[in-house]
This record gives sequence, structure tokens and C-alpha cells, in this order.
Amino acid sequence: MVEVRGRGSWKNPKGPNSTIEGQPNKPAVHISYEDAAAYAKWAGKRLPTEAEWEYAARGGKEGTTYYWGNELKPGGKWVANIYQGNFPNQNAKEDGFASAAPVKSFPPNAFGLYDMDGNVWEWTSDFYTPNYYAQSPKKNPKGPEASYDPEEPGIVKRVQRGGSFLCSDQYCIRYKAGSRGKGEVTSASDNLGFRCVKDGPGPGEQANTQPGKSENGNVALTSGKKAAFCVNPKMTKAQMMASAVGQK
Ligand SMILES: [Ca+2]
Repeated sequence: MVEVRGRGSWKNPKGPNSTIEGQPNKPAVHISYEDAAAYAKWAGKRLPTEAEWEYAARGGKEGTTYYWGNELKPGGKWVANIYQGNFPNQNAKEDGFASAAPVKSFPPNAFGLYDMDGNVWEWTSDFYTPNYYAQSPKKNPKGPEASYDPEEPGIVKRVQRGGSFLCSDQYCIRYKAGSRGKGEVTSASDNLGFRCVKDGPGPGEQANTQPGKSENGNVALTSGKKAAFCVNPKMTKAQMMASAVGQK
């Protein structure tokens, strides 16, 4: 990652001479918040709030160490793409992947959502502040009105969630439930992507599809939630390429 910083793009993730050909199912990366939000709007969707993301990641679980449960390796198996070994020089890739894995390489959660944890970080729509949730609205909080990072005041940042293939127990451990990241809105990296949500019918509103499904097949969070997350985890390189040529 380090050697291509500042030169990669979603079409050239490892530098100007690299390509995404042959790897359409890997998550699209090197995309800033502004570009991710613009893509979501173009697609008739939006980025999730941090609270929506958290709800989706839990998949109905409460208070577990990891979103998938309390054991790092349930049944002795890795269930998310993170970093094993001596960080950052000795990637043991016990989970099978040294960098981003194709989407759906690991089991979905109880909501049918893939890769909420690990693989690549995901932008959310919330502005970043360190303590918003100490006093946030209890119902459907949408983030603070503006960002404030005491470490870099004046830099506009949004919240990132989920951790990535670079998260290690020797480093950020951001695959733990509740972990948060942050990023300046024009920044991008090869371990950062996004996923979209689409508003659906709320409680008491008539659904035009079968319960639990939105019109495009996404799984609704619950009958009481409006946002529906894409079952297809994270925007893939193939989807981004289709967008680039004007297709949905
Ligand atoms: Ca890995």
C-alpha cells in the first residue's frame, strides 16, 4: 500500500500501470468520501449513517466482542479478512488473503450482509467527532452537524467503519465491534471502500415487495428500519466499471 500512496485510483489500484481487469469482484477502493457519496447519489442510493452501519454490522447481536461473536476464530476458522502475523512486515495471511479479498469470501451475518467486518474500511455519512455518541439522539442518530477532530482541527472528516485487511491485534484491532475510523473527505486508500443503502418503506408504510426485501432485492435492516443495505457487499470494481460507462 505504501508505495502507491497518492498515485492509485479505483481503476489503477496499485499505481498508474496497474489494472482491475480480472478481479471484478474485489471491492472498489481508492475512492474518497466525496466520490463515494456522488456515486451513491447517481445510483439513486446514499451512504449509510454510522448508526445504520452499526445496526447492520451487529446483525441482531448485542454486546459481543466482535460483530460475529465473542471468539476471534469461531470453530477455529477466520471469518473476516484481517491481518495475521507480525505487523506490518510478516503477513501470515492465515485467512487466505494478503490484501483485499473478493466480496463474499467469508460468511454473511444474520442479516445476510457480507464483509461488514474486515476486508476494506467503509465510508459512512456521519461527520467525525470523537464523542458524538455520548449525547446523541437515541433514535436514528445521523451524526453531528460538523466534524471536529482534536488531533487535526479544521480538517473535515467523515467516519469510517469496519476495519480492513490491515487491521491486526498488534496494531489497530479495528475489527472489534464498535471500533471507529476517520478520514479527510478527499482522502482515499487501497483499504478503504464503501457500500450504499437505499431507503425503503418504514413502519406502517405499505411495502411494494415481500417483507424483508427492498425493491432491488436488498435485505431490509428490520421492519422498523428504513434503510436497506446491499446484500452485495461493498461496491465492487465491476460495479464501478459499469458506472463509468453509464450503466447501472
Ligand atoms: Ca488477511
